[in-house]
Amino acid sequence: MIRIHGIAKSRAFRCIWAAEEAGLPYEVVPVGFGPGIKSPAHLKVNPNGKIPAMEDGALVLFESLAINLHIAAKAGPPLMPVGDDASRVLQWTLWAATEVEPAAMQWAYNTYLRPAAERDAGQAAAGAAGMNARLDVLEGQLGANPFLLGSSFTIADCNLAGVLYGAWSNRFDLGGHTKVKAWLERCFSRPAALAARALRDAA
Ligand SMILES: N[C@@H](CCC(=O)N[C@@H](CS)C(=O)NCC(=O)O)C(=O)O
Repeated sequence: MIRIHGIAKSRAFRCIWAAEEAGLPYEVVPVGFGPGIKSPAHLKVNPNGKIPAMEDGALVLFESLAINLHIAAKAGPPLMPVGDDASRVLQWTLWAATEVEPAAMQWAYNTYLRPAAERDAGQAAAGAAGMNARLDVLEGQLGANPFLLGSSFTIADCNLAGVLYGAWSNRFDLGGHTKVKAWLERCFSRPAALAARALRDAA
């Protein structure tokens, strides 16, 4: 049984969504932003003192997107494709983590995460500019395809859309990226995403 340590109102949301997409049995071990996140018990599954973490039998993992690659690999195709498409999944996952998430977090901290008095409008604008540069790339990639790799939803969609969830749900201006907007709406209205969103909204 997959055990996801975290809460849906954190990056654990992505892992819950992936587990729902995979159709694998899983449970959520509720570790939130209180002192439990730095407790010895939690540090055993995530020595960074962060959420999420995952246990699957003897395997213990941290890093939300690595957890998702593991979950998808267990499910196999179409969630985790084979051959060259498996390499494309890695490309989009690493791009999400290294190119998109830093810009998304810069925008998020300075628009809705930090208390209003601590927000910096210049930083928010820089984050938005960084996001828009990446969204230009994504807009071109999507072309006529419903999903990143073509006609099927894969873990690449889950990982990249998962990284963009905070921006999307906090109304980042997607007016100049209509294909990205439609793709995000397609991803987040899937039954598995709706199940994860319901958990997040209930928290
Ligand atoms: N790169 C990590 C980031 C994990 C992370 O920063 N998680 C946040 C919650 S979304 C956290 O635990 N913050 C608490 C802290 O940094 O003390 C991942 O994707 O799992």
